Amino acid sequence: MATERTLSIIKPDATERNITGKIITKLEDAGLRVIASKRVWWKKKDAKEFYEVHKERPFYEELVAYMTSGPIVIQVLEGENAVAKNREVMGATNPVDAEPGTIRKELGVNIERNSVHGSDSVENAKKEIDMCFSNKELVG
Ligand code: 3AN
Repeated sequence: MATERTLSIIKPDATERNITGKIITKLEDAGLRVIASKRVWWKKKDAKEFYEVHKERPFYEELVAYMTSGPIVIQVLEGENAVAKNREVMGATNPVDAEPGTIRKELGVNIERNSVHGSDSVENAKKEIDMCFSNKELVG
């Protein structure tokens, strides 16, 4: 199995409810290691750039508004099959469809306010990490 890196974001619904620790515990318990982390409040421009791939989707503007509505915690996670493992721990996009024990099932509010983002491929993980962190911020 390959050691990979993936980008994780703890979204505004979770920072607002003070549950970032609960989420990080679930990620760490799954064998993922936080090798970079920062709490930021995105401007519209940051969210638009990050979600550029979704710009044709009907929920894009709403998603940008939501992701700029409060602070977020951006992290790089490292571990065996980190991209797939993070997605597994996160659960399905819509919390009602997520497996029991996943972050979104236990903590997500709805399909938009679903507490976490995780890169969906190794290729996108690299792009997202480069977008959010400089090399010297990846401290292990
Ligand atoms: P995932 O985060 O599970 O990879 P994507 O990439 O399809 O899901 O969607 C990106 C983000 O857009 C989701 N995390 C969620 O916050 C939001 N989103 C997805 N589908 C909807 C929808 N139908 N209505 C509102 N927001 C949505």
